[in-house]
Amino acid sequence: MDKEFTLSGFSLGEGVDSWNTITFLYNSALKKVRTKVEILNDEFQQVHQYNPIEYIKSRIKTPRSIVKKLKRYGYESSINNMVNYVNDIAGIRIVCSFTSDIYKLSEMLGKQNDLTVISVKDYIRHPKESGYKSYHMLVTVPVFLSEYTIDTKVEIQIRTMAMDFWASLEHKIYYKFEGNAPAYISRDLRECSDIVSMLDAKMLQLNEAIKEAKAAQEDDMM
Ligand code: 0O2
Repeated sequence: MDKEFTLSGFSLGEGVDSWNTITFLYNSALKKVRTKVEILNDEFQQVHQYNPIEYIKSRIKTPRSIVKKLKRYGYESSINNMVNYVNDIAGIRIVCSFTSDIYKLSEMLGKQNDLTVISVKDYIRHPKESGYKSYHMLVTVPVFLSEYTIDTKVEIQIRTMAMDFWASLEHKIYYKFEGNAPAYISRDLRECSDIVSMLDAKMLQLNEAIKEAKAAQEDDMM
């Protein structure tokens, strides 16, 4: 008999059909979260005439990458282990202009009634050893099907454009060297991560200065 597991009360076996069902579920969850984020962005534009989000990317983790992660965690490759132990099968990345937008957005997402925040990792206040900076929220979102409602996990990563640039480059290097980059490259990457923080802080300051100068100009014209 097929090994069975449940996904919040929804029972599946191992095999291609289950994989297809899982992909469908995670894709549906991604669509829901993406729409929520887009609505928040539109509302922000409506109220403050300003868009906090530069761009959004979403993806379903490839089977290869899932198997690699399970192996890294010491679990055998099964649909059961995948659903239980790999938290970022559905991932959405929100890229903002300023660090302050990241916290505003995460707060707004945390207040959504049908999103349950499972965990938060603030790699901006507490960067990783590598220099990686990003704000991660693991949430579940209910996917309403004809006969079931299934709470499905989505990992939300929120970061600035500068952080995203750094992470993309570091990711490529990491894979090129399979985790064994020469020490000077890792050191230079950490240095670049500090520069990213300086750039983000400076751009935020500049943005505030622009807003103040504009307001002062408008006051003078009245
Ligand atoms: P990929 O190829 O991008 O998908 P947990 O979720 O708690 O079981 P995990 O997965 O270590 O443990 O969680 P964490 O720390 O939230 O990391 C999840 C994802 O964040 C990673 O997925 C990366 O996308 C990104 N990330 C974390 N650390 C780094 C880093 O040092 N550099 C870069 N560039 N990205 C990082 P994957 O599956 O590891 O990789």
